[in-house]
Amino acid sequence: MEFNKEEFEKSFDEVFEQKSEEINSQLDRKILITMVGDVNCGKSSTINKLMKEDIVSVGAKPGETIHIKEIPYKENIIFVDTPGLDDVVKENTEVTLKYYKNSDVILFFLNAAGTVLSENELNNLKEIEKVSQEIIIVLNKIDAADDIPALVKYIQDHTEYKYPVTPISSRTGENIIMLQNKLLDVLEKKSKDIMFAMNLKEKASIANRWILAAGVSSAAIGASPIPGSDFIPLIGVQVGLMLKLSTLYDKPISKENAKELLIATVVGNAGKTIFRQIVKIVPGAGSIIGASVAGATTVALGYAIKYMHENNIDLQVEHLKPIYEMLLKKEKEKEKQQNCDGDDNDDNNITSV
Ligand SMILES: Nc1nc2c(ncn2[C@@H]2O[C@H](COP(=O)(O)OP(=O)(O)O)[C@@H](O)[C@H]2O)c(=O)[nH]1
Ligand SMILES: [Mg+2]
Repeated sequence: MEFNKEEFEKSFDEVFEQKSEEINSQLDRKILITMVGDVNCGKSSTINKLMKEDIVSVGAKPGETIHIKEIPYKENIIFVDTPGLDDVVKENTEVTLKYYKNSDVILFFLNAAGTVLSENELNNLKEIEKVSQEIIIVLNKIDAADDIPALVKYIQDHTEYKYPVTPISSRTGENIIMLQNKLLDVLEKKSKDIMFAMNLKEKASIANRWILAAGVSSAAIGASPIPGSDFIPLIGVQVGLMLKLSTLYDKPISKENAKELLIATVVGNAGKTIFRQIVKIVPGAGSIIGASVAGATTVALGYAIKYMHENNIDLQVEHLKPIYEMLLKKEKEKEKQQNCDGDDNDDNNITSV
């Protein structure tokens, strides 16, 4: 199958419009993140650490313990500070439950330096899980406690491993990225992760996550046994990644710019062979070549764009191309290394049999 430029451009335009729309529709949504936990367990500190901004005041204020408080952040993110259910004056219980129900994610705080998962806390959790399962258990203040793995295990055992448990310290910042990732996991299922990610200051780890996920998708597409079936989906993944990274770093990319970049990298020069491999001219071997090449090109493209955004370099072909090519070479070497390692293992297996 020959690479057809017109066909590429037509597919590209369609995919670009579709992915842009998907992302734009995400940006209009509202995110509700509800925090629950005893006074002083570090809810406010955690939000400040996560967003790298002093959004909430730390330390209890009179009245805070019995009232639900909405803390709006930018236009579309609302953090909700709630006391535990049994601390709520009776008539507020309904209101509190409604918040839990409408939340995109509930951060259930435990204090590692106190009684972890007291009867009170366990009862609270049981009430909450009746209305929502989108719960992340946040074990805070790990800097002030010993044997954290044992505490985590204790929590998991008593909650039947239903929810992710993230041990953090909102004082030292330890594992805040883990919490960030867990939050993004939940929000991704609801197509709300991009807008949240945009508002986070720690962008590099988010970019890596998206790049690697797109690489895996591309490899899966490349491994498809149907010749030619991977062309458009692969463009879809790569364009989607470009748009997401540009949104993350708040550096909008035009359709023409994105197209030009894709032609100069994945499709152009090297691309001729790549697309030939991807459409699987070689039966049998085609699937393997297709998978690794498709994955490597996407990952290299993603890292190249990330690098440019982080260093404030304009996304111009002449700047992107050398970075892309260097990264692609690296990806391919990594791939080769992995394949060699795999062979070694096979040999070992054979000898051991
Ligand atoms: N040692 C330690 N102290 C913390 C940590 N997080 C918060 N604190 C302290 O705990 C107190 C209560 O924190 P705050 O965020 O206001 O808790 P909230 O009532 O749940 O919102 C403050 O004195 C914080 O400095 C932590 O990770 N480690
Ligand atoms: Mg607070």
